[in-house]
Amino acid sequence: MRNTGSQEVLTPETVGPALLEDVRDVEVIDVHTHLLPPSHGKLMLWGIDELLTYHYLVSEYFMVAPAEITHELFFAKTKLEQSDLVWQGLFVERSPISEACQGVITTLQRLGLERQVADRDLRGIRAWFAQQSLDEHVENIFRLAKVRYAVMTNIPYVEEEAQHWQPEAKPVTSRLRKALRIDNFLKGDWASICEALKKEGLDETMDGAKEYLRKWAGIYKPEYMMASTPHDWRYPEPAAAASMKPLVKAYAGFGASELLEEAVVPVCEELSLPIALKLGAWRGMSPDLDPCCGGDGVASADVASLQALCAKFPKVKFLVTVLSRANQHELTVVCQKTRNLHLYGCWWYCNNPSIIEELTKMRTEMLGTAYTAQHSDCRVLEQLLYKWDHSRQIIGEALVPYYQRLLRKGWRLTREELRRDLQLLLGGSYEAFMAR
Ligand code: FIX
Ligand code: ZN
Repeated sequence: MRNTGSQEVLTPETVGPALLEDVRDVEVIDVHTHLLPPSHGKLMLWGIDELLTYHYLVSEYFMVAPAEITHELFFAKTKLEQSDLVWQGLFVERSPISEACQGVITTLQRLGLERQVADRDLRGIRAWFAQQSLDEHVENIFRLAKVRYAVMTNIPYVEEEAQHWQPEAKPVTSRLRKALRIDNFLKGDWASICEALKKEGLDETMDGAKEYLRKWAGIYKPEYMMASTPHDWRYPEPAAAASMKPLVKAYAGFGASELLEEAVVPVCEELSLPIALKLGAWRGMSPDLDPCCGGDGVASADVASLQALCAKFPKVKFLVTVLSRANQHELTVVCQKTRNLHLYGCWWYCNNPSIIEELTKMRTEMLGTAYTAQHSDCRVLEQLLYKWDHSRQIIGEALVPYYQRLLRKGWRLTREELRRDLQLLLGGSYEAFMAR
């Protein structure tokens, strides 16, 4: 960040332009992504064909695809063929005005490919990406996006991923930090946990499950453990009798609440690890789109369950984001009342300019700077460019009136203080919460 003019005292007239400039400049922390390092080979997604086959775009493509392009046919095609179809359907035959489409255009513009875009020259765009040297390209994207570091999602029970961590961990750029993903625990999926335990030679018991979490926390040294919960997640789980759990349990071992209370929480307490939760994804709502990760819908989550969990385990820190717009107000109130809970980002179906604007305003009004205004959820490296560019702009515009109002009341604000606030909202409050 530039250092000039930091003592400049802002006025209601100058604060707007200053804020919009500084929000573009501030170095952010991206607290949740699906990015992986170049050393993980094909798991690291980058380039135009990955950008065009991002699940947000494939889902959109099927709304306009010719009837003869069935899901089966599409997913049987090569990445290049899929990307050709999406380009033709969403960028050539109509204007790319949706948020995900605009994201591709912003990204290409930021990479200096305006001419190829104007000519709809997909071949030329591919040729540009083919010339990049990967390690340099990664660094270049982080620098251009002004992202200090991003947190990955590391799933230990996915063999393709695990092979990059053991017996020896591959090198990981300091731009990426780790997160231990444990959806099967929050889902109460004891069968899949047992499979993972078996592979590691651990006992298929609660102690074995704890050992598994300790082992992978030792390998990753993660920022936090994390999970997206099932859309109907409840804590505590409904009474066993009501849900016929005893019958199921005879086969299924432990339930979600038991796994949380007896394995996840104790290990997190022992290792001082926070738990990050993502609430409200309705997995497999449209299974036809599952091959590209686009099959999930949204459901209103039970925010009271989150509140109950935080209250029951005050020594554990929780991070949270919710997918449903309908949950946002209730969640903001819970965050204001709960010291061990930190709110982050506008997730997926909420990561649209109109919703980011609305959420930033509501959160600022109720939480001040004590939240993290955005995370990217990027799966493809270059998405860092558009997701952060777009969010910086919207968040900046949403904040201007609050500062103008403050200054009109005679509050004295320097440029340096303004930059401090922006830093808090885009990573500083997260780090402060984690360090507390
Ligand atoms: O659960 C998650 O981490 C979600 O973000 C993903 O499952 C989802 O596919 C996604 O990429 C949303 O942006
Ligand atoms: Zn995600």
